[in-house]
Formats: sequence, C-alpha cells, structure tokens
Amino acid sequence: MLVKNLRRKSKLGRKKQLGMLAVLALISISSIIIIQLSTLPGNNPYLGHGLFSSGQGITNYPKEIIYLYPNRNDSDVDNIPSIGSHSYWPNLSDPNISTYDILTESNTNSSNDFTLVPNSAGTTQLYPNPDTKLNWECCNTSDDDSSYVFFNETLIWKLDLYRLENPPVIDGAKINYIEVYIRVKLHLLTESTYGFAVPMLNDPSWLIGEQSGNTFTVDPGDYMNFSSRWDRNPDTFESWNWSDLTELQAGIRVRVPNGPVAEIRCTYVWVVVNYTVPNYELDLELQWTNIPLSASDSNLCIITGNFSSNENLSIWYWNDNSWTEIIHNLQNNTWNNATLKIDNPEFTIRFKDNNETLDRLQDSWEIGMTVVVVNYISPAISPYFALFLGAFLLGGGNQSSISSTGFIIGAVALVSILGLVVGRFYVSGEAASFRKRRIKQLEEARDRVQRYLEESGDGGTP
Ligand SMILES: [Ca+2]
Ligand SMILES: [Ca+2]
Ligand SMILES: [Ca+2]
Ligand SMILES: [Ca+2]
Repeated sequence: MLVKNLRRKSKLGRKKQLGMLAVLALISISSIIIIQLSTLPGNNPYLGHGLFSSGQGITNYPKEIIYLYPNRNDSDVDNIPSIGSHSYWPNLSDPNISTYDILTESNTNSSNDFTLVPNSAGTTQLYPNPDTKLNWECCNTSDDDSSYVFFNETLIWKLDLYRLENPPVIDGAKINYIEVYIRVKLHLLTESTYGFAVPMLNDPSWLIGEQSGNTFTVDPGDYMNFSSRWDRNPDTFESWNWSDLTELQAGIRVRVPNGPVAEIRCTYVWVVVNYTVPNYELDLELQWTNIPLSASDSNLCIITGNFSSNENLSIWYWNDNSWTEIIHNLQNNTWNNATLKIDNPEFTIRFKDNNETLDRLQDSWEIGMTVVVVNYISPAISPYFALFLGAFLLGGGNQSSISSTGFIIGAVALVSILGLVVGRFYVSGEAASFRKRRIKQLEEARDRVQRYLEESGDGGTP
C-alpha cells in the first residue's frame, strides 16, 4: 500500500508541475502580445502616415510597406527662394485623391516704365503762354515758365486735355498701372491765395480725375509735381489692355478761388505706363523629415489632375548637394511613380517648370496625393520591450511618459518575465535536478522498505 501511495503521489506531482508551467507560459505569451498590441503602435512614428499607394485600396496594402506624406512645403535646401504658389498644400496629404493642390507659376520679371507725352490737341479751355504755341505744345516739355498753360478766373473749373503719342508695342507685356502727372504752380499777382489742380485722364467714352479724390491744393511757390494713378481701366474696372492706350488723352483741370489775383500754371503733363513682360516660373520644394531608412528601394508616387497647358512639370530630388531629376514630364490624370534610393530621413523634392525663359503663359498643375513608399520592417519587439521595461523599472511607473495602462501592462510583463525565469528554473534548472534527486531518494527508500517487509514476512503483495 505504501508503495502504491508513493507512486500515486509522484504522478500527481508531475501533473501539477506541468499545469503550473502551462499557466506560466500562457501568462508570458499573452503579456508579450498585449505589450506588442498596446505599446508598439503608439511608439510607431510612421503609423497613420498613409495607407494608399498607386491605385491600391486601403484594404489590400501590404503591411510592411509604409506610405509617408510630406511634412513641409517651406523647406529651402538649395538656398533658392521658392517661385510660384500652392492653392492648398495639405491636399497633397489627402487620401481623397480627387482633391488637388494647384501649383501655379508666378512672374519672375521686374516691371518697366514708358512715358507718353502730349502730341496733339484735345479739349482746350486754358490759355497758352506764349500764345504763339498751342496748348499741348506748352505742356509736352518740362520747361517751367518758358511754356505753360494758365487760368485765373474765380471759382470756375476749367479743363485742358491732350492727345498722347502712340505707345510702343511690347509683345506680351502686361500693364500694371497708368499714372498721370502734372507739373503746376500758383503764381501770385497781388495777394496770398491758393488754387486747385487735378490730373485728368480721358478716353472718348469717359473722363476721370477728381472723381478719384485726387484734387490737389496748390500753394504759392515753385512748380511741383502731382499725380494720380489708375491700376485698372476706370471704365471697365478690368486690368488695362494695350488697346486702351491708343485713344487715351491726359490733361489738367484747375480752379482758382481768388482770381484774378492769382493764376494756376501748368508746364508739363505726362503719362507713365508701368508694365511687365512676364516670365512665369515654378520652383516649389516639398519635404519629408521622417523617412525610415530601408535596405530596399523607395518609391515616390504622385497622382495628378488636370494641367493648364503643355508646359512640362518635372520632379527633382535633393541628392546631397544638388538636384537630380527623377520625373522629367509629369503626366496628367494618372499616377506618376519613380524609384529611388533614400538614405537620409530628410527627403526633399521640388516641382520645377520646364520653360524658364520668355514664358508668357501662366500655367498651373493639379497635384493630388503625394507619398513616399518605403519597405519598412518593424523593429523586433525586444527594443521596444526593453525600453518600456527599463522605463518602468527606473520610474516605478510614475513617469509622465508612461500611462496607467502602460503601468499595468508593464507590471503584467514583469510578473510574466519572473514567471518565465522561475518556470525555466523549475523545468530544466536546478529545481528539476533537486526534484529528480528527491524522487530517486524516495524510490530508494521505498525499495528499502519493500525489501525489509519481504525479509520480515509481509511479502509486499498488492
Ligand atoms: Ca529652394
Ligand atoms: Ca512747358
Ligand atoms: Ca514656365
Ligand atoms: Ca508657363
């Protein structure tokens, strides 16, 4: 009986040991899984940076591939200021590939002037001096009192207009504004007073001057210049056209409160036309600052919408210290992909127009989602785990960077690890050896007891 009991106890002990080991293993494995699920995604700097690739749906993208949106549109890696404009650059990071950032060229040329002077008569209400000249002839040179038109009747507005010389023809020029100048003075005869003068602009169908609020008070003294400027055609309120200049007249309107003791004199009227011969260009950078280094090639994927014309748009990337072209001619309404090697977390591309000289046409391009695609293998769990556990042990779970959930998970992990260590000790370590030795001792004792009983006559039968 004693032998039977000893055998049964030995079997029960082994079952219990195996059960404990299974529980410990389960706790350990589940803890690791919990940590993997709970902490790794939160620490993954690339999570949520994009899910789409060329024509791929959200459901079937390979998990080891990461899609990165650009971080900045204001980088300047080449120390050349950007040219052109974005309509809304966050649309480059919009998974809705039908919303676009419209890139538009801007003018890089500076403006110029030309001057138009009177060359024939318009409306004539002032008096010429010398009277041997016509009014317009008195006002096409800046010669002060050598030749001028004047007026000295009290409280009456009077007008002089002059036809202007024909403008030069400048191909493709855009008129920025027209400014009318007058050079006038108030000449006193007997007492102190003042006068009014207004630069005037005239076309057969309209006349404008004081309506714009540009009535100037002229005090006694030397000749002075006054001017009024029109950025748009005052008749159409549209930008000036070249054809608007052909019928244009300019002149002066005057009034003297205290004539004839004073008279307004005008010696010169001229028109400045400010224009630009545009050259439209585009040079816009786009930058990623969080590219994970990858052993394999990366891809740049750009989806496009409509383009305004046939001017090519090219894509370059910053390769250490110079630009390397990767897409020469971006295609519209499709995905444009380029394969390249990225060996720096900072990755910069630029959108560059291909016509940079004498480009009179302002072009624009619809650019949709723009992503860098990298093959990214997540680091093994050990770095994250070690980092987490280290932080937990050092900070006792009180560090602000560790959440209460993290604390609990860490505690579970810690217990599990201890369980694993104990289990290992128990199964294959010294504990196992001790147990085996103990069993062997018990078996030897059992044999001794059995021999003793046999020798003493019990027979030891079951
Ligand atoms: Ca730049
Ligand atoms: Ca003159
Ligand atoms: Ca261009
Ligand atoms: Ca263009």
